Amino acid sequence: MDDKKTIFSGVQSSGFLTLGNYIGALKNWTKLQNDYNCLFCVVDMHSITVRQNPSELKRRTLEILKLYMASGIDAEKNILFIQSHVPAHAELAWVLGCNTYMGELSRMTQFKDKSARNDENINAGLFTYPVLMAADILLYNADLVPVGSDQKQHLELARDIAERFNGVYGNLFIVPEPYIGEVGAKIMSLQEPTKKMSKSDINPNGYIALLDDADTIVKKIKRAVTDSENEVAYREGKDGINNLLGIYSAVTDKTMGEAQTEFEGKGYGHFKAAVAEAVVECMRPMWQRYKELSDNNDYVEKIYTEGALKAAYLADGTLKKVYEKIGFVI
Ligand code: ATP
Ligand code: LTN
Repeated sequence: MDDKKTIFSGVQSSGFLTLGNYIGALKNWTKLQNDYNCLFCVVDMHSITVRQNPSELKRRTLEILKLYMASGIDAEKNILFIQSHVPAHAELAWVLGCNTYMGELSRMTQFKDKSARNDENINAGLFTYPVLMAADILLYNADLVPVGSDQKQHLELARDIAERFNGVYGNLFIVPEPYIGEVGAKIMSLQEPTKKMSKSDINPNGYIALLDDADTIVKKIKRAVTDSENEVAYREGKDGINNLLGIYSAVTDKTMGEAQTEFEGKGYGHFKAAVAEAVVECMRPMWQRYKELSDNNDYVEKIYTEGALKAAYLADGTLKKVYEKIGFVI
């Protein structure tokens, strides 16, 4: 093994990947991949905390894996895999669940939000979801976890669980640090810019899916909610414009300051057209690579099969140490 540190991150296969997922997560992964040993996972087991259509779940899981590769993540250098292919995730989650308090889980804002939106299916998995997330991370002794800012609270819980376990049974887990990018840590809905852009939004105009075509992207950005002024400036109360400026700056790699200066004195129509064009230009190479991968299913299968073998090797090593520590006969 080299002396590089380890990164683990994942996205749920619960919907189309959005521009929020790209800017908040995938884009940072591509930047970090050369300096770390990385594992990138499609967390399909997390997705079923909300009821999924089985054939769609399957299709989306593969779609997301291909989007990882299409967005520039090197499938040969990093470990890319599907969570349900590595049983150790569920096994460690059980052990960690016995070291997590109900009170801690009740404080998770994502649980509160999702159960409020989904009151006919407040299942136990939705409640214990952060424990599974902690297992994902701790199994690989990840030092760093690149996520959007909505995941900060879950990361803090993973750290608390790791510290608690280390305290009771002796040092075993690395306590992971979050990595939250400065720009685009929380991309907002285009229709309700005080809410996070979410792939499970029922209104498709709220999000840009990474596989939306150019015309759809232009239309969605044109329809984005702004305000009654006509000044492109980053300011409190201008949630819609702030969000579009954040998107522009993330996809062009310009600072917010540069982005603002560029649109000084320009109207919203001009600004929105420029944002849409920048998003489309950023997506274009991804669409091309995605198409190539979709024509090559054998290669995609090889990547996730080998990825699961490599991940399982690492995960089983950690799980064995955990079982030893807690006194299971092994
Ligand atoms: P859902 O809305 O269904 O809960 P999601 O879109 O939040 O799903 P996840 O799979 O939960 O998607 O998130 C994958 C990664 O993308 C996480 O690191 C998350 O923080 C990040 N992310 C998701 N939405 C955004 C957003 N709007 N802005 C920035 N990062 C985001
Ligand atoms: N909870 C995350 C998805 C996720 C994840 C992880 C992210 C599950 N396991 C491990 C980073 C590391 C979310 O984005 N909702």
